[in-house]
Amino acid sequence: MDPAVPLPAGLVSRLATARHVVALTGAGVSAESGVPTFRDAQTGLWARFRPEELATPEAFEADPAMIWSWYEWRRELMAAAAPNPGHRALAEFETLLPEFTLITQNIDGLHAQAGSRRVIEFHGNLFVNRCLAGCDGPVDVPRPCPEPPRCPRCGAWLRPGVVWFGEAIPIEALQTAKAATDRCEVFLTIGTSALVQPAAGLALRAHDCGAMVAEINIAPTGLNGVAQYRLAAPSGELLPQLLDAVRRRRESRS
Ligand code: BV8
Repeated sequence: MDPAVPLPAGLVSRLATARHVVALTGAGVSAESGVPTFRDAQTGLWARFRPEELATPEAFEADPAMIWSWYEWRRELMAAAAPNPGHRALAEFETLLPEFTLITQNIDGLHAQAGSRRVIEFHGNLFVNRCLAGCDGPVDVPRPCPEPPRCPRCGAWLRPGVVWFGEAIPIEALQTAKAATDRCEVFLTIGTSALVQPAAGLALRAHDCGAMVAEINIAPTGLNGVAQYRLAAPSGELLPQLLDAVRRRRESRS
């Protein structure tokens, strides 16, 4: 199949010789799995809300049942989705390259389902629930669960194990992501609008540490000044082609 877009020789050869590569993914990587992106217009009864209004501790505190229902709707959408060729290509990069760190903003668990083992879930995971009052450890919740459940230990509400706006990124995820970003030779930013901080700042951090930054996105983002290469194609088409080109280049060197 012809490449979705021409693959820059400079990017392919750099990836073929790199010891450590980082990939940051956003909702665009799951779009071809049928999961609406974070800023796609919401549908149905959620159409009149912006996600940023709902994904906050204040919104949950004000109306736990409504916010739980929003996440329950998204959980069912994500549970029905399967990894696409883009997820699978990223899992294969992990075995092909000496060191490959995947940082995802997505909460759908599709990278792990595709076989990625080293995944930093920067914004948490929608299939993990925990006690709002801070009891230790995740709490299993049967699916579907239309009503907001209570913590079996203390009776407080359970909440989705995701990072809401205004909440800190879990310290281990943040530190591991920053350390990988500081030492990588190539930083791929894939399927993200690069609007949410501190995730969006990682590409600039990599650039300032001397890494080659390449962006894969169907639309332009604010990263244009940082990315040396911009590949305007769907990640589900482009990533398998990039993987194949890098694999062939590595084999021709050995
Ligand atoms: C925090 C989980 C502080 C919940 C999410 C500066 C510094 C620090 C913070 C801030 C700052 N400025 C503003 C802030 C506050 C805020 C923020 O960034 N606000 C934004 C709106 C301006 N940040 C925070 O609150 C963060 N916390 O800073 O805490 C702190 C510190 C110490 C102590 C206390 C507090 C927490 C942010 C995390 C929020 N949680 N998700 C949930 O999902 O409900 S963020 C949410 O946005 C999702 O995780 C999503 O992944 C993420 C980013 O969106 P994208 O993934 O990029 O998705 P989007 O739809 O936007 O774009 C999709 C892209 O894909 C598009 O570009 C499209 O063109 C492309 N695409 C589509 N199809 C394809 C494709 N590309 C390729 N192929 C395709 N097929």
